[in-house]
Amino acid sequence: MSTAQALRLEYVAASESQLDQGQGVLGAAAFDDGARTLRGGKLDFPLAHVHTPVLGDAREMLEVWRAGGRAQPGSHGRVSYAWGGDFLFGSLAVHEAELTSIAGSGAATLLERATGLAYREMYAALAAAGNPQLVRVWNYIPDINLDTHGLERYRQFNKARHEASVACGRVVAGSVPAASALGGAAGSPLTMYFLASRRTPAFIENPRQVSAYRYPTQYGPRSPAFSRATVLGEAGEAMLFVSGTASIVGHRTLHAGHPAAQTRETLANIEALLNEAARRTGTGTLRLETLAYKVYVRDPNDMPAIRAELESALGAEAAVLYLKADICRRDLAVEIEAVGGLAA
Ligand code: 3EB
Repeated sequence: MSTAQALRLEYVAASESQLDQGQGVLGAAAFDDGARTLRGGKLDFPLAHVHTPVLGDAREMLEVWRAGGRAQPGSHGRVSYAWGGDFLFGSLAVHEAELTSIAGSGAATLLERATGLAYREMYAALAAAGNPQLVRVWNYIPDINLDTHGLERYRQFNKARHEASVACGRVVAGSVPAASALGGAAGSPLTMYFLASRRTPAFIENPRQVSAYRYPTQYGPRSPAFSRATVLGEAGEAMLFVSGTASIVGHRTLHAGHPAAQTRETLANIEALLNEAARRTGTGTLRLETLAYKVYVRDPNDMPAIRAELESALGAEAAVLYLKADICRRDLAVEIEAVGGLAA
């Protein structure tokens, strides 16, 4: 049985997709600048709508996850989800404008309340769906670098993620999912999607980096609760989920102001993770050029330099989706996430 290999990932232009056929689609994310071409009405799977412009030929791109056989859709609270084989895909969004602010110092900000609500809803949906293990979470946070109430919004998000997780009896270090946390357009909702599995993943850290959940408090009052990577399945059929990875060594940003050097350092971090995952799980080391990538670029003017580095490391044929998004440290120009070992 090769259940872990039953998951497939495709990046496809919305205009060329045939999602209405629904063939084994577990869930999808649509990336665009707000001008939506996809019609959600007939879809029978969860769709996350992420407000990050696509850098490339297509205006709207889809990240489509497929599992073997027909997926079983469901919902719980704000979460839409689907089960397919051993996998659950879920998505949800929370508009801060729906929430009313509570006056007074020490009260939670709107983003903190939205984050707390989103995480409680995700955990409640997982519990209601039979408690699969959280493997991978994507977080898109509007105005991620904006300071309000004396704290950058990314740091507010970390604080609320931590507090909601503890309140729901979840750990915030060690056995935590792989994740990405990027900016979304101002005024867009806090948007999340996630993958969970009946199997427990291995949680991988990067020997070149301090674990994010052990970052010192100079990066905010609560550390980000994510693993550098997770691995599902055993030798020969393992699947690797690489978290959003940046030009950070130890806990410090390297190469501020140099997008090409940041890209090279980020690829060195991903390569170190591939080696560490192989060492930890006893699988063969995945080759960098066989993974599927999402590359988040803060300033589109840096695209040529960043793309040149990626093409020289991965070749021109690698699956790479470029998106314009703010990144959770102001000195980071680029962040890269990846998935490896997917079914062909
Ligand atoms: C970093 O290494 C870059 O807060 O969930 C990457 C992946 C980053 C996930 C998160 C943040 C997160 O710290 C930022």
